Amino acid sequence: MSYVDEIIEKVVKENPAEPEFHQAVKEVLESLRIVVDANEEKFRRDALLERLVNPERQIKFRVPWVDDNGQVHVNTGYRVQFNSAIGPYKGGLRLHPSVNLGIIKFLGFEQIFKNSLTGLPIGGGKGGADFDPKGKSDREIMAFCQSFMLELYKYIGADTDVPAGDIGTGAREIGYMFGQYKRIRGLFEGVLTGKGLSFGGSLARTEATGYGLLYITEEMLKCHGQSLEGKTVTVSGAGNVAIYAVEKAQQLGAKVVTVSDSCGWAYDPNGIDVKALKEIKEEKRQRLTEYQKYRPNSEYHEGKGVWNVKSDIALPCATQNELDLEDAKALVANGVIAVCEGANMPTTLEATKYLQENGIYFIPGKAANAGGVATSALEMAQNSERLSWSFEKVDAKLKAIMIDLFHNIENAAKKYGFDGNYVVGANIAGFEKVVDAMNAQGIV
Ligand code: NDP
Ligand code: 2IT
Repeated sequence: MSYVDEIIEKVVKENPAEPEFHQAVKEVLESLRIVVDANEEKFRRDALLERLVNPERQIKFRVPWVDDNGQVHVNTGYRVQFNSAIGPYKGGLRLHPSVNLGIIKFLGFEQIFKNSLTGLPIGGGKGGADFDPKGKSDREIMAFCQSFMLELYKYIGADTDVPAGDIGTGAREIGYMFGQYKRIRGLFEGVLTGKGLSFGGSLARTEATGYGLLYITEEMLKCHGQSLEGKTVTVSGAGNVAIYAVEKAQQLGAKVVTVSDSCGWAYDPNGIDVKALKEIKEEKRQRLTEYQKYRPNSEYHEGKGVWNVKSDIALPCATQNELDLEDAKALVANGVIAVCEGANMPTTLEATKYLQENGIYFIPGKAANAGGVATSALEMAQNSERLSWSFEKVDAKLKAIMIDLFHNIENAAKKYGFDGNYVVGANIAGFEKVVDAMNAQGIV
C-alpha cells in the first residue's frame, strides 16, 4: 500500500468519529501523492506524514460559567496546537454548539497549509468551544469568555500561540478574552488578533477575509481573461466573511444577489444592500428575516437554497460542507464559472470533484480565505513594533499577499502537471515550506 493510503487509513482508524478531520486529511494527502511518492523512502523513514497528521498538542478543558438567572453551565473548550514548524501557532477560536475535537482538528490541520501559503511566519492551530453565543446577554458572553481564558491563558502568548476570531467569535468576544488575559498575566501583548482598534487591533482586519477572497477571485479571473465587472455573484453566510465579501464584490463591479444564515436566505435581485446587512448582523445581531424590512423587493426563504440561484460566481462563506454534490450540479447547470471558498471546507469532496470535472475554476478555502489570517499576522507585526499602520497600507499588503498567493498555487499546480487545479496547487505549495522547515529542525 502506498504511504499516502496507509496514513489515510491510519487517521480514519485512530481518530474515530471525526469525519471532518478525515475529509481534510484525505483532501490534502491525495493532493500530495505525487510529491510523497517521489520522496517515499525518506518520508517513511522520517515518519513525516505521521508527524504531519498528529497535532503537536491538543488541549481540552472545562468551561463553567453562570447565566443571568444564576444557573451554572459547563461547556468544553479546545485548543489544538497542530504544527509550529514555521512560526507560533496561529488560528481562530470557534464558538458554536457543533464544535467538537474533530471539527477543531480539521480546522487546525487546514490552518497549517493556509498559514504557510500566506508567506508569513505562522504555524497552524485552532480552538473554540461548544458554546452557543446566540441569544446570550453581553454579561453572559463576558462570563463565558473570562472563564474560557482562565484556562486557555496557560497555553498561549504572543510568541507561542496567537488565537483570533472564527464563527461566533468577533470583536466583542476577542475584547473580553484580551481583557481577561491581560488581567491574569499582567501583560499587554499581542496574544490575540482581531482586537479592537483602541487596544492594538489592525485596521482592515475586520474586512480582510472577505476582501482577500475577492482579491484572489479577481486575480484568478484576470488570468483567464475575465473580471468581476458585471458578474452575478451568490454568497452564503451573513457573518464577518460574507459581509465583507459582498462589500468588496460590489466595489469591484459585481452584483451580489444572496446572503444566508442558519435559518434561511435572502434574495435581492437588485444587489444586496451592505449597509442594511451590517446593521442587521453587526449592530442588532438579528436574523436575516429582518432584511425584507429594509428591501421590500427582496425575498426571504427558509432553509437552504442559495446554490439554486443562477450566478456566474459562487462564494460559500458560512460553514463546512454547506455545498454538496446536488448543489454543485445546480451551479453547473446554471452556468457558474467559478467557486471560491470564503469558509473553511464548505464544499464536500464529491462536489469539488464534480466542479473541477466540469471545468469550473475552484479555489479552495486554504488559499481563498487566507487573507484573514494573513492580516492577523500583519497585526502581530504591528504589535511587535508597537505601531499601527494605515488602512491603505494594510489593505495594499493584503492585496499583494493574495495576488502572490494565487500565482504561487497556480505555479505549483503547473509544475506538477495539474495545470488549473488550485486544490493540488494550494496543498503542494503550502506543504513544501512546512516540510522544509520540519526537515531542517530534526525529529521534533
Ligand atoms: P460568523 O460567525 O461571523 O458568521 C457565520 C455565518 O455562517 C453566519 O451567517 C451563520 O449563520 C452561518 N453559519 C454558521 N454555521 C452554520 C451552519 N451550521 N449552517 C448554516 N449557516 C451557518 O463567522 P465567520 O464569517 O467569521 O466565518 C465563516 C466561515 O469562514 C467559517 O467557515 C470560518 O471558519 C471561515 N473563516 C473565517 C475567517 C475570519 O477571519 N473570520 C478567516 C477564514 C475563514 P447564523 O448566524 O444563523 O449561525
Ligand atoms: O480560519 C481562519 O483562518 C480564521 N478563522 C482566522 C485565523 C486568524 O488567526 O486570523
